[in-house]
Amino acid sequence: EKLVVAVVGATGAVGREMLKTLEQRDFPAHEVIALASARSAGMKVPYRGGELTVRELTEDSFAGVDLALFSAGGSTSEKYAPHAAKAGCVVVDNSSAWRMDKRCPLVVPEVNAHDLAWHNGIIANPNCSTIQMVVALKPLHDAARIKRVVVSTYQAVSGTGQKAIEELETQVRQLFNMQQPEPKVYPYQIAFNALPQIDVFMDNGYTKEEMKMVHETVKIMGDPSLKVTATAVRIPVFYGHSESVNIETEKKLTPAEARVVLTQAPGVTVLDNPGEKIYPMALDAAGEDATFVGRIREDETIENGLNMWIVADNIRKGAALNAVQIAETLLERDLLGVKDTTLFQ
Ligand code: A2P
Ligand code: 11C
Repeated sequence: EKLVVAVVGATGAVGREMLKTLEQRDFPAHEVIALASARSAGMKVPYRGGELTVRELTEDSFAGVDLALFSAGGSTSEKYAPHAAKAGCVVVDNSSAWRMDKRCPLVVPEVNAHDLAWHNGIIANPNCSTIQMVVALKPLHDAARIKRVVVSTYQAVSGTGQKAIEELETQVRQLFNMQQPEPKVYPYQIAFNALPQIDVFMDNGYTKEEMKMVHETVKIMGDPSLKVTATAVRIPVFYGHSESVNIETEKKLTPAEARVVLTQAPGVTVLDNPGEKIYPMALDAAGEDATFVGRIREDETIENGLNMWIVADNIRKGAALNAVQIAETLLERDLLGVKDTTLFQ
């Protein structure tokens, strides 16, 4: 069978990484189609030593396509993913459009690959900050049952997209030339700053990014009793989200025990040797596949608590790699195909 794969948003920060990841992991695609907005039609994007010519995304883009990886923003996914599913094309969607929809599994393969079995044509890829956190927390939850999570994030500008990467570069250059930067993508200067706002504010005073971490974590872990509270902060780093994570568990887990559990966990690399100044850092995580965990230590203010520092490449494990891993799992488990093509109409 000749597998045809589409990448929607192929000119974007995540879309380009999706193409690179398909190539690096030798994904068995017979043909790959690059789709983006009309603005980019005719543009070339690199793939397997050659180039793909970008085509305009339309409602008819999915005829004969088996699998589509979407990363072109929420409104594009909302509009076009149903057209793909209707054409019998399975969608792995990186936007927030379908994540909390009851018809769509929200999947991190290391955590809940089993949820792929009930997919209906649209599978959601979680938010980058959520993905790296659950990769590290699932094995600890299995070992000691996590009751509550308190997380603060330190997020890279690449999470916002290509324009934000350029904005940080431009602002740094302007400041070295004694020019006052003019914020465009972010509400304030991002260079040499830290912004305690990611995405818009909700009625409860939290940002949308913070509430995504709350709701998505519960859905992926499949445990409605899990309590999560989050503060999400944008920092002037290009690639790699970092997270300070505090957990309270039902069973006691010592830092040494947690290190053993995490060392054996899929997708996790423990980097934790304070004596040698070994801990995860965004610069080292950039370009890597693993979720790195370090600074594992006891929370001495409660009976059963741990603190840790979790870092991953937000564009790779946080987006493109996780989406490709979902696609690989669909193939392995023979789950490609849409049973009911009318469900999302
Ligand atoms: P384009 O480059 O043609 O605008 P990023 O997150 O890095 O900003 O990338 C967003 C991606 O989503 C780009 O590939 C962009 O294509 C694509 N995109 C945005 N809006 C649309 C749309 N309405 N239809 C198709 N692709 C879109
Ligand atoms: C960020 N986490 O770093 C965001 C980007 O829901 O997929 C991804 C938003 C999302 O800005």
